[in-house]
Amino acid sequence: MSGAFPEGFLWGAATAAYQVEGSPLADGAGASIWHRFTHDPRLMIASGDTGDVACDHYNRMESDVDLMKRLGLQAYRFSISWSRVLPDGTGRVNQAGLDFYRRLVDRLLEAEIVPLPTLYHWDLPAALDDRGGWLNRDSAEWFAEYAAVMYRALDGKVTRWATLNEPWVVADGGYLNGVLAPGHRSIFECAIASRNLMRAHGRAVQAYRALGRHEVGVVFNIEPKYAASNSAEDLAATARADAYMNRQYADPALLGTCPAELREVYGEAWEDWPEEDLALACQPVDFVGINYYTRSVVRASDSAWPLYAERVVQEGAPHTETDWEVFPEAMTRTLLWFRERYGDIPLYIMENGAAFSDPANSTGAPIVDDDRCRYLADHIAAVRDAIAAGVDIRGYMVWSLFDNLEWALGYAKRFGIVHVDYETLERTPKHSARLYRRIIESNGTAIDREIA
Ligand code: PNW
Repeated sequence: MSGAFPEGFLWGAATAAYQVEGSPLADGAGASIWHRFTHDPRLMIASGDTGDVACDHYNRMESDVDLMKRLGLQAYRFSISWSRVLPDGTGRVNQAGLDFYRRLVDRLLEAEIVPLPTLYHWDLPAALDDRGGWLNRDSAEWFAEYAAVMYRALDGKVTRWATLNEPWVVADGGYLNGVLAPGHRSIFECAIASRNLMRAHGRAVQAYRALGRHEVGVVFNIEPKYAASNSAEDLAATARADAYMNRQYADPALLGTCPAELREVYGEAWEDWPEEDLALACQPVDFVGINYYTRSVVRASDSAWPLYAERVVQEGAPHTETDWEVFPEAMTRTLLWFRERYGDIPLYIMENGAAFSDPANSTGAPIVDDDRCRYLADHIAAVRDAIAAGVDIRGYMVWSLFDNLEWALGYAKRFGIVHVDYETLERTPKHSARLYRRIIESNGTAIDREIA
């Protein structure tokens, strides 16, 4: 372990609107595809959980910001619910919805916490899904219109905007595997939605250049793929998996190209992007957000359509409650790879964290989450290694501030450094929150005691 975090490195925590806010239809908000997904008996998530209450952050925002302050956070990454602000997705603005985010940002600034909003964390207005959602080429214009409303409303207060969170998850989970909203299963739709998402990102960056004076970027999930063997089959399968998850969106946005392997992955569903779509997706950005959780080891598989690649479970290795292997070195590798491939762009870790079941908690008792403490310390050390190797990393946001609705997995999987009692909605900082405060106060050096 070597090096240190640069002065001014930004330490924070992240959430997303549908996962924490609750009150999805309050004060004139329109429904989102997530509201529809969790309430439609033909779709809905297995547990029957919904975002109707979630962490009730919508009603507890002020005291939640006070809690962030007590935890020592320097930044708060959150997302904006598009259909709170534009109930129909375009057109009429719902002032009450907009006001919620204005109040949140004002409260954060008063507390000297940097607001880091993301415009799209998966909750498309249902009214736009009725018009084809991300399958409609007009979605790029819809998104730019919404983005411009937000840029204007928070001008001078927000200095760093993210357009999309994890377009890969949106397209793969929402349009290919059907496990996330809107719950479709079509490889043709996955290809179309992927392209429109990146066109929308490009239009939102253009809209920012026309209106804003600060920074705009995009957030990608990266899960490095390790080949299970050096056989030609496994190496090719690993390249397909890597292209599909890690390069499918970053290449168009940052290089203006599409990975060659995608033609093979999508087969007859593949269409070369016209030059104008590549040009639109590839707008200069001021930063890239990286979400890192795990790696995967990949081997070829004749049955695993459409990638013909499958994950090899690493028996005996530590895993989180979401069955993700704990493998911090891969985070350093990811960050080095990213700079190598895409150049020296300022990076923020916009998500990193782990679901572990908390030991039984009687009211008031401390919540000892040693597994999460270890995970965070080891991964923050991995970020430090990447910085020591010269990667320009500006900040780290832990996922998540709160236990929250883990999408299709419901409330059972807890990622928070703050425990949420879903009966009383009481918040209780876990040991990891206390550790994280020491890490922040020491600008990272407190991890040395943990990783020794
Ligand atoms: C991220 N994968 O999702 C999301 O941005 C969060 O909203 C979510 O709660 C968090 O990770 C924890 O799951 C991902 O399968 C979901 O590679 C799945 C993957 C990656 C990211």
